[in-house]
Amino acid sequence: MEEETENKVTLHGTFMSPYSKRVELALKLKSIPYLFVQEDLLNKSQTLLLHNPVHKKVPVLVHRGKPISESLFIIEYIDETWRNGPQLLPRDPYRRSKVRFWASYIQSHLFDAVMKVVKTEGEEQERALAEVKEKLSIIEREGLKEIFSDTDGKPTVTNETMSLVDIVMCTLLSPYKAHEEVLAVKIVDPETVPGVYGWLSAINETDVVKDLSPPYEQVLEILRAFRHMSLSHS
Ligand SMILES: N[C@@H](CCC(=O)N[C@@H](CS)C(=O)NCC(=O)O)C(=O)O
Repeated sequence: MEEETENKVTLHGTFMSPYSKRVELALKLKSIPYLFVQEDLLNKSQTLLLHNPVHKKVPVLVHRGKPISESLFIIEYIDETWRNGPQLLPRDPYRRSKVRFWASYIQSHLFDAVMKVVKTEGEEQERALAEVKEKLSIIEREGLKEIFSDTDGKPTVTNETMSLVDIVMCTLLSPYKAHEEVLAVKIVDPETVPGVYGWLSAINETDVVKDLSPPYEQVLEILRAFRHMSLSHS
């Protein structure tokens, strides 16, 4: 019982945050029981502010009473603390550096471009869409062979092999069909980026992603509301 309290894991997040979702995926992949605390970002809890005084953002993972923030660092912490279950980062230093490189590329370049497509319209949106397509073709051409070096660049993703970079890609673009429907644009074209298309399809086929994804209609609703709010504030 004492050990249970010591090992207690709490995640402060929000239902809609892709960053919180990354941590939930990592916890589920490792079969780690956790308590989810739903935060209201317009009225953040004292606990969240105390645990993440620098950024004041979700997600924050609290393990044995100690807080960790920033989704990518939390995932690394989880992987290093719970050695059982699937490895989220390869142990080999070179392969590990490649997984980190591409996770960081998706996080800092592709993520912003996709967000811009959702938040804009007209010519600005067209420019943002061209940027997304360029980044996706860089991943197609240069990324897949490094991320999936074991399978000659062919994406294979299962609950047992899902890695940090799969998690980051998943929380950005696994609902790309909903993006395409709401925005009436093609984002992931199987003709031009067949590998990326196959990668996302494989991610969406895993049990862990199916379990954590909200129903399609709800994703549409959330995206529409987010787009409406962003356009009316611009
Ligand atoms: N770099 C952070 C980003 C986290 C983030 O942007 N969280 C958003 C929710 S999706 C947040 O807490 N926003 C509240 C705020 O900015 O006040 C990570 O990877 O964890």
